[in-house]
Order: sequence, then structure tokens, then C-alpha cells
Amino acid sequence: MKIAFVVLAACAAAVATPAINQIRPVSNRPGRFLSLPNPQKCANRPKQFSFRGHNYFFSGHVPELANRKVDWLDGRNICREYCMDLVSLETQEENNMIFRLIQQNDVPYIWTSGRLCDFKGCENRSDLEPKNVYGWFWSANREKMAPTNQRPNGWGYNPWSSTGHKKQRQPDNAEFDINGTSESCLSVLNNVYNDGIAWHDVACYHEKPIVCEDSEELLNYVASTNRGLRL
Ligand SMILES: [Ca+2]
Ligand SMILES: [Ca+2]
Repeated sequence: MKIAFVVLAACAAAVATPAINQIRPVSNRPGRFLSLPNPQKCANRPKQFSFRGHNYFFSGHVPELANRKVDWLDGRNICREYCMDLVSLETQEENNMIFRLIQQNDVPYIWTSGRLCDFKGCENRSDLEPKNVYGWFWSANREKMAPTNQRPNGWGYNPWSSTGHKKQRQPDNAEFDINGTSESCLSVLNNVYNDGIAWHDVACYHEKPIVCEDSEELLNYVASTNRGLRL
């Protein structure tokens, strides 16, 4: 189910047109923008594993990124230069694959492309209310997530953790009560709250390793503007 998030749709449109400096920031920090793909990096992107035609990599297994932890937008931008984006976990099969990666490599947490639609362009959208249930989507492809309080269609479990800082189901926006920062980004945490590997809403400024997944949109864009480039 695709829905048109106005601001992000504008970003996507800008990628496909010459008006590249019209891309709007998705963060509240001024002067931060989505990065454009780098054709050479796209052609040489790390392909550590693949699933249903998409390539993926974990930053911890890429020598030049292995020691880096980044906030959510920097994470997206690292991926986007490779024609990828932060991973989107649309199916249980894909989710299980990423959970296994985290478990087998003892990774404490990663960023995904999951985002709460709580920025400019998300106002007056009754279909997204209440936001903590209906307001989450995958920013890599703007696909809406299942309601957070339900098992997604075709899944055997609800990937959101049943606990967290406030000992409440996720998403709980817990940091907002502490310092006024919204937990608008989706991280997979590895047993941080004695809850196994599970989804949590986390404030986007936290620095974490990343998993990147092929972006069809960026690959198609680079393919169409770089004839003959092998991607
Ligand atoms: Ca995906
Ligand atoms: Ca939380």
C-alpha cells in the first residue's frame, strides 16, 4: 500500500529531475539534505547478501564503515550514495533475515528506514491518526507500515517490542518525556530491554550502525542517466 507523503514525494521527484537542489531536508537540523547517488559507488556497492533481487550490506562488515555509528539521516545518506537506502522490513521473511544477521553477529542495534510521519506534510492526515498506531512508514519507498498495535498481514508475530524504557509496548515515544525529543525513527534493538531482538521507536539523533538495501528508485535513476554502467 503506497501513500503519498508530500514532503518525501517531493524529494523523490527532485532526484529524477535537474532541480536537485530543491530537495527538502527531512530533518529539523537546518542545512541537512538527502544525498544523491554516486554512480561509481552504486556500481561498486557492497553486495554482502541478497533477498528477492535486492542487495544488502551491514556497515559493520564494510572496512571503511566498520567503526562508524551515525544518526538516522547520515545513515540514509551513506546508503543513498550507493543507490541504496536504510533497510525496509516489509515482510516477515526479510525481517527474520535481518534479525538473524543481528543475532549471529551480536550487533547491539541498527537503523532501518522506518520513520514516523510527524514532519511538515503529515498534518491534516486523518488516516495517520493516532500517529503512534497509523503514522509509521518506510522512508526508503514511502510504503505505509501495518498499524503498530497489530500483527502485520502475513506475519506470525508483531515485530514491535512489547516493552521498553517505560515498560510499555513500542512505539512509546519515551524520550519525549525525558528531554522533549520525539522518537521518530525505527531501530532494531538486540535485547536492550531484555526483550530479544525487536523494533523500537528511537530518537533519530542516536548513532548506530546501519543496514543498507538496494533502492530501485535510485538504481533506476542512475541506470537511466549513465547508459552502459553495470549496476
Ligand atoms: Ca525491504
Ligand atoms: Ca521507544
